[in-house]
Amino acid sequence: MIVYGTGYSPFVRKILVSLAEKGVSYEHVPNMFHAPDPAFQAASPFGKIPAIEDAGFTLSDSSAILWYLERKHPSPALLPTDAKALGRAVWFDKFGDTELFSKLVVPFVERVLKPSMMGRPCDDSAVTRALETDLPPLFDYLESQIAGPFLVGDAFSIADISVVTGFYNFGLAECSVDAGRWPKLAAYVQDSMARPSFVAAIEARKS
Ligand SMILES: N[C@@H](CCC(=O)N[C@@H](CS)C(=O)NCC(=O)O)C(=O)O
Repeated sequence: MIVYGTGYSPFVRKILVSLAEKGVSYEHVPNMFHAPDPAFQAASPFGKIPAIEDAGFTLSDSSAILWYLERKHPSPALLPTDAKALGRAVWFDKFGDTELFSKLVVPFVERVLKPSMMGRPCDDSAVTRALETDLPPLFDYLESQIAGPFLVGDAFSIADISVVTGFYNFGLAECSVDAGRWPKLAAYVQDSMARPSFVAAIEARKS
């Protein structure tokens, strides 16, 4: 299997973590989005990352790929079978990809991407708004949902992958969860990122 997309992307990281959890080997092509590589473009109709090619089968979108991997490599399961748990896992996948990602990525875009890759200055007011206004209600919500090592049920799942992935980029922007204000969230993020699968995915971003 070929995985397209730089490991800096939180969405690509979802796939790399899942593959590591499942022990599936893959070839990583760490391209940027909209890369003019015909093989990548064939796998990603709108040029977004991640995308995969698996023995001629192509697919883009991190959630679609996670579901594909789950059916193809069911063990260990990253999707619960219980109806309520499955619903909550899908909810957290969406929440991680949308509400949380859009705010969590702001410091990374402003402090890392813009100055180093886009030749544009950091907008400090955007970072302040994210940290002081937009993220606290999302962190409050997550703090209220954490009752153990995993967000859903008693096993690591797609919910944990999708919620935690963006916190790595948050850290690259020299931001962290205030453990005094959100102790459960801070510990949960730290413990999740210490899993071998996250460590492997973070190593892959250096390739
Ligand atoms: N819903 C998609 C989002 C993927 C996405 O937006 N990736 C970004 C990079 S982190 C991208 O390719 N952006 C380029 C664009 O939006 O055109 C997924 O889950 O894979």
